[in-house]
Amino acid sequence: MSSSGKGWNNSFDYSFKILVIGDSGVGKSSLLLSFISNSVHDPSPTVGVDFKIKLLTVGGKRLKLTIWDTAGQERFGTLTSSYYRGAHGLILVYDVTRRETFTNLSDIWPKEVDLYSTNQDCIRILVGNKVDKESERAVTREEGRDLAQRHRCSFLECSAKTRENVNQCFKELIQKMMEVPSILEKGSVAVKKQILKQRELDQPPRQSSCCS
Ligand SMILES: Nc1nc2c(ncn2[C@@H]2O[C@H](COP(=O)(O)OP(=O)(O)OP(=O)(O)O)[C@@H](O)[C@H]2O)c(=O)[nH]1
Ligand SMILES: [Mg+2]
Repeated sequence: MSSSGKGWNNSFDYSFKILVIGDSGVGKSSLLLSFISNSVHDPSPTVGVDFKIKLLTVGGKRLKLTIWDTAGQERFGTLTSSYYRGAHGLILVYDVTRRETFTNLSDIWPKEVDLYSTNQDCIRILVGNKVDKESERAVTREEGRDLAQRHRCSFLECSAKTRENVNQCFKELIQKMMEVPSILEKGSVAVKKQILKQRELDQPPRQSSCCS
């Protein structure tokens, strides 16, 4: 399901896993596609889950972002924990015109995130989408900001439709990830290679078999 292990070479310095989370219809896929367009795709859908790959350079470092997207209504039991496992960044999206999507983000998602996140220092950003529908707004900017403050994360409002602030959401998240040493270390390709090499050295040599 994940692309880890395959094609890891010297072409990038960090590999980060980012999840887009939020209720059905808030615009998670739209946000992701808007950010991803004009870039490398890896359309490998699994049941209820999809991911896209984006390569970019930030501060002279080459990054590989694997951004996971799931259907908001999917509650896929055993898959949920593997979806969260090892995530370095979370984008928590609600729809500024649908209050319940905001309430769910404040009530339900933090519990799930705490339950399943394996990186305690995982960076989060709260995103209020669909600001182009200003006349239908049901959640104020201040409420969004307050919730973000309570969870000590960044906050932005955007529109996947007009692309206002879309790149900014990802940029902000990436910048924060690059400021946290433990996240950098976990995402470092050099460190991962070292660990793999050490594992190989630690394993006893295999007996030759028909497949080797
Ligand atoms: N006006 C407006 N519509 C949007 C915006 N973002 C998404 N939409 C629309 O909202 C609907 C749902 O968008 P999706 O991106 O499929 O939402 P999702 O969160 O991925 O939904 P699930 O996959 O069901 O969880 C679509 O009809 C989009 O065109 C936005 O910023 N403004
Ligand atoms: Mg979607």
